[in-house]
Amino acid sequence: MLQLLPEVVVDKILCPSMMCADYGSLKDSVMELEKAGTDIFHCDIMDGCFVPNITMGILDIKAIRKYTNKLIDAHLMIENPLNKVDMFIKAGADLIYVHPEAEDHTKETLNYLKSKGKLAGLAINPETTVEMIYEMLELVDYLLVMSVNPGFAGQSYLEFVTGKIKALIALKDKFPYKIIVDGGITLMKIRELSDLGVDGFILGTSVLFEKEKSYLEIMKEIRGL
Ligand code: S6P
Ligand code: MG
Repeated sequence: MLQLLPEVVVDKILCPSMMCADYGSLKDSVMELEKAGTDIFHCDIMDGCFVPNITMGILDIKAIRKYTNKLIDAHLMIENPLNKVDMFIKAGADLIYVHPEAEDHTKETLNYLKSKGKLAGLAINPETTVEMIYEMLELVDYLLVMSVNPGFAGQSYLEFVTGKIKALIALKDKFPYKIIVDGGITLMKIRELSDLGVDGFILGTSVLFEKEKSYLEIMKEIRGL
């Protein structure tokens, strides 16, 4: 069993990707997802520079914060995040992921997040290797391993990332981070990666949204795997 916060213990950390939700009824979606067993609401923030897309922002995090007390993460796919993280903290994010590919001194940003009492997240692109981030790992609470090139939902899982995931799992004895995988996550992938030791998953169009079954049915099925 994994410990998310001192009082919350779950078998898999489930994080619906809110950019895939129905924005016409955001409040209902948040409440339904919370009832279905969401652990962390995953918010993709893009600047159109670090990635070729623009999605959610500060106002979306504020809106989601109004309707849930669960953890909210901000996956910052933006250049030079250090001078912008305060905005996301103020909006209500509990966990902030920054990309080492987007700034020169990521340890400084991770330290800053910790100094603010927030969970420090590191998100890494598919081609970023363990060696490239090794020096940062001691500061990481949550490690978000991208299994698609960041920017868009609806892409397929890149198989070559699994080797790196195994290497990062092997390092968990040394570093106490949780590993979350983001991109193209299907039921089959959840089973395979959970068996390897992955702690949690970003649930997007591949498994949770735009399906005939309800969020509750799908998330129950995932927990039962
Ligand atoms: C992609 C973003 C992701 C997507 C998620 C969508 O840049 O970071 O969080 O929202 O991967 O999931 P799916 O199942 O549509 O790939
Ligand atoms: Mg994401």
